[in-house]
Amino acid sequence: MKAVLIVPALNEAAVVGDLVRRTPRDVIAEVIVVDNGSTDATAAVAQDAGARVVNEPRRGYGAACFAGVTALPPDAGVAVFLDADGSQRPEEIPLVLDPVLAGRADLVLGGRTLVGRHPVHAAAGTRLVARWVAWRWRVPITDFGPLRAIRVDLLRRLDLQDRAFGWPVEMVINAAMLGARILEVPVSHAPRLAGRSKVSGTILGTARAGYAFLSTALRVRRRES
Ligand SMILES: Nc1nc2c(ncn2[C@@H]2O[C@H](COP(=O)(O)OP(=O)(O)OP(=O)(O)O)[C@@H](O)[C@H]2O)c(=O)[nH]1
Ligand SMILES: [Mg+2]
Repeated sequence: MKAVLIVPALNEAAVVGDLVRRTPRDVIAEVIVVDNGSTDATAAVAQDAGARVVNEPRRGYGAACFAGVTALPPDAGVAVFLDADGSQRPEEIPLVLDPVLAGRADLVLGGRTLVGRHPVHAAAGTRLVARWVAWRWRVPITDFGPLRAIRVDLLRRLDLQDRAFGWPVEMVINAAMLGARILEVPVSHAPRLAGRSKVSGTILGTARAGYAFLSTALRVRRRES
């Protein structure tokens, strides 16, 4: 099955080139970097490193990821997502990809060890929402890790609506509701390698993401009942 990597990127010129070059090309057939309206050289740097660059001027984490899905080649069997800031290691892509390729799972999430490596308020919020989703929809997750692999046929059936930070949460819940096999594997996590934090490093960013996580989960629950 052909695996394609999707990297949402907003002003990540300092790291995204290195990330694309480090991507294991024996398992990843194509790297799509979605430039989400960057004002720096993100697009040029990514292209020079060997990625296909897709432009999505509408801001939002989900909007960027969705544009990547729209740009997938028709023969892509698995989509892998990785943030552009270097917090997750491209070398660890096989950890989430292999169980999908082996037919053991439909969606594999890279669970992060956040303690000591992520601001306390952000880590606690993520854990809390993950715990509730795990309990409510019976999925074995502790985190909404940005490094993840999903079968493309499943992804297209999910009909994801969120275009902001609820996207990763909605993906898990909708997949669970369709009876998908969901797995979490541990991956490493580090502070972003360079560039400016837009989410967890700022109080406003964290509040926004926390609100998006929770409101998405509640919205899905309402739709379900
Ligand atoms: N915040 C934000 N990130 C976006 C957007 N579009 C794409 N991204 C990318 O999404 C990824 C996640 O954003 P980050 O700012 O790293 O968020 P975070 O991981 O919670 O926080 P830090 O790593 O502490 O900065 C990065 O690769 C961004 O470049 C957007 O509209 N907003
Ligand atoms: Mg980050």
